[in-house]
Amino acid sequence: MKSVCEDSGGDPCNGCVSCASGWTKILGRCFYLSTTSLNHADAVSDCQARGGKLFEPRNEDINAAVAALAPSGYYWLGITDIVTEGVWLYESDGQPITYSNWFKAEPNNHGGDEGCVHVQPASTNWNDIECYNVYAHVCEGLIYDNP
Ligand SMILES: [Ca+2]
Ligand SMILES: [Ca+2]
Repeated sequence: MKSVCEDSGGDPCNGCVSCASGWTKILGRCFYLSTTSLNHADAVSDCQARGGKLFEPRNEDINAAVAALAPSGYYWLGITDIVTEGVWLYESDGQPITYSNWFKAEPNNHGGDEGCVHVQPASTNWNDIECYNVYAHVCEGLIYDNP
């Protein structure tokens, strides 16, 4: 069974992405909400093993839509400032983030070691937090509709 959405053919791909069982199609891409809680590094590995990557919200629409998929708990995002404190990068390509939705007074690097980002329950807001904490995570597929 495929673990990520797949292009059923055609180029360009118009509305042809279908999502595997357990994945939900949101705004043309497939997303998977984990049923287990893992630390950040293990969440990255889990998404890779599923053929995707940890969710990297790149605009308000997708940030909000995926938050609705996970209404009741924290989940990891694929964004860190581990390389340089205060410089938040997408994990998949190492580029600076171009969109953020920090909770008020965040990111605060509380305690000096908050290098990862999670979304707060019943919220679309982000908080920086120590990477060793364990939360659910959202993986995103690597293929888009209408690329
Ligand atoms: Ca930090
Ligand atoms: Ca924080």
